[in-house]
Amino acid sequence: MVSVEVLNNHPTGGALCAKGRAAPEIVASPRRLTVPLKRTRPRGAADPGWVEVSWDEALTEIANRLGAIRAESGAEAVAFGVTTPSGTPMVDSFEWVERFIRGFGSPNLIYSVEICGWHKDFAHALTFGRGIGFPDYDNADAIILWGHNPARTWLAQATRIADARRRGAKVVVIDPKPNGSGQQADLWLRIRPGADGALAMGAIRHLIATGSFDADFVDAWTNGSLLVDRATGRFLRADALWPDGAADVFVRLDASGSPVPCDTRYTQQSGGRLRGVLSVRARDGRMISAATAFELLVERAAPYTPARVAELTWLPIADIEAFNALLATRPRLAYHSWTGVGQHTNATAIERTIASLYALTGACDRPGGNRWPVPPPTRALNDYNILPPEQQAKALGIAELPLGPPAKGWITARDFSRAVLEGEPYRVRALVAFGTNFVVSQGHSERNKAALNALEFQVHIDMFMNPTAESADFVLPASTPWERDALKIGFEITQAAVETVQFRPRMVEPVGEVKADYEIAAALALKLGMHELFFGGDIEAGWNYQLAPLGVGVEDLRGHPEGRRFPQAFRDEKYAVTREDGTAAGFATPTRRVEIYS
Ligand SMILES: Nc1nc2c(c(=O)[nH]1)N[C@H]1C(S)=C(S)[C@@H](COP(=O)(O)OP(=O)(O)OC[C@H]3O[C@@H](n4cnc5c(=O)[nH]c(N)nc54)[C@H](O)[C@@H]3O)O[C@H]1N2
Ligand SMILES: Nc1nc2c(c(=O)[nH]1)N[C@H]1C(S)=C(S)[C@@H](COP(=O)(O)OP(=O)(O)OC[C@H]3O[C@@H](n4cnc5c(=O)[nH]c(N)nc54)[C@H](O)[C@@H]3O)O[C@H]1N2
Ligand SMILES: [Mo]
Repeated sequence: MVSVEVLNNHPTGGALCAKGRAAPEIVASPRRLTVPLKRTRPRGAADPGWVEVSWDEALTEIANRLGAIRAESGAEAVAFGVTTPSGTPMVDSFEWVERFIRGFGSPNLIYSVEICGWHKDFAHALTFGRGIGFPDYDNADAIILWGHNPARTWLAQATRIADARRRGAKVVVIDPKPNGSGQQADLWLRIRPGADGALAMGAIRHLIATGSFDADFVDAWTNGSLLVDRATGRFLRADALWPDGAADVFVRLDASGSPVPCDTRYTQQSGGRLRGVLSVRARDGRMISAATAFELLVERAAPYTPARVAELTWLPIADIEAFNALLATRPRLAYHSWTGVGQHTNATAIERTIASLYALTGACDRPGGNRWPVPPPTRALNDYNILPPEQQAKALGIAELPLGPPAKGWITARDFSRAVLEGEPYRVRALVAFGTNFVVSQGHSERNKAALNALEFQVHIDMFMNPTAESADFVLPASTPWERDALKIGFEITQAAVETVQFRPRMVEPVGEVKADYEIAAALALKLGMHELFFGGDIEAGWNYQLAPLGVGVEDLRGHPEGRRFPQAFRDEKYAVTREDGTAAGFATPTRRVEIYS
């Protein structure tokens, strides 16, 4: 292997990131782990006394230890870790690793989602029912990079943004630092770190004050028109007002300002009022002080004048006004937000604000906006419901974060360390990590290191030794992507990318005794009795299970190493589709609308 080159007609293969360019060095690095290692001296000893062991010895002992801890303390006493599939080749094995963890029975996977993409991939669904979608840079009039620097982290996207700018799209970069995307921006907003919510609130205020939001979209497809009971904060239901009113029907205002039932299962003919504050008499005689959700947004946004936003964000008023004015032109608006927003303690709230602003523009799921893909039908290997509900309920941190990552089996290093060191809410005794270096990549390194040292048993799987692996009892050598076959179902950045399925064959002989992470997960699974769940250890059978709904198998794809496309019936404004029973597709939220109020 001497170099890696781009594949120009591949949806994301036209640009190579640093890790791709360095592939030959990574594969041939003399520092690679090449054989399973076992510790022979106690943790904390200056020399761990690593000895080389066979795969069978390592896997047998690991499976026995994990099985014993599970029998004594429950599967939740074993935590797992995984490196990010966004920035590493773990993407080849991620679903297999999660299948193994869920089959084992543990709800505790240390995954960096809470400092990575939680806001855009999951919190965004609190507003829109789905993640952020793919920004349609190719057709956008305006592009906002909100705490995201694709020139450094997503070259395939950076190229498209540069092309868009060349044809006249306006690029706004919201970032405290100039280097990277800020230098190629039409408007660079050098925001105070963490103040993004204030900027978004100011823009919401401006769009409403100037009437330059998409009123038709907001009226028909957000929950802004629905009445909220101010005393309870809950949406008013028709059964509170009318004898024949249903409990799942909401209430809105008609053109004269009178409350009328609003069944959000159906598309509404608009013509009612979006704004309104009133007192209504309930059937039981009680007076209810109510306001539309949109009115509540108006009230909440009112303090965010340009002067106030300038104070909070440290931005010049002229920049804030330029930003507001651009949004007020109702551009086809595509945006992406990543770690600049996602790594703040208030990331979910900032994301809710940005999403509400985006809802006012009406640009979602339209050309030039953020569109939701229609993926080809395939099966996932990592269904969370492989894990029984009683185990799901034990995820560390779920009491404090019931809507957060623990609800999906992803825990923070903080909660892991607390469980190991303090036994709160129960003792975690072991850790098995597929990559990751959370001693360095997550907060409070010293405490996380202390937790690792306090474990009874630790296994780390990696291509290289790292500070998180140093305390392990076993360190197992992982292959690089070039040394293994891999199946990739869908790439992210366009509908065509999502429709691309690629089977990437092994290109070089594996170094030493390295194995793919998916092979290691499967081997451990078999030793722990998960024969059926792991297709008897036949990885290809697993891939064929994933592909079956497409009517192809691995063998078909082998002949097309550049990938094959499986075109889907794609349309925009999918929320507006009327189903056979007359109901509208809507949004996957409790009110079936975009939730500017939750
Ligand atoms: N080559 C390569 N590419 C990668 C990765 C890799 O390891 N190598 N990792 C992948 C992963 S896991 C991820 S999560 C992505 C990350 O992708 P990005 O989020 O694009 O990562 P950064 O380059 O750190 O850009 C974040 C920007 O946010 C800015 N910022 C910091 N604080 C704030 C703030 O308070 N507000 C705003 N508005 N901006 C702020 C920073 O100055 C920085 O320019 O990259 C992915 N791509
Ligand atoms: N200081 C700082 N902290 C950060 C970030 C930051 O930019 N700066 N970014 C945050 C974000 S967005 C993220 S996603 C996290 C990432 O956090 P981590 O997932 O901990 O990522 P890394 O620190 O790069 O460590 C990755 C480890 O996994 C190994 N590895 C890579 N590929 C594979 C593979 O295919 N298999 C196996 N078994 N191992 C592999 C690498 O060799 C390395 O030892 O960090 C977060 N924390
Ligand atoms: Mo990340």
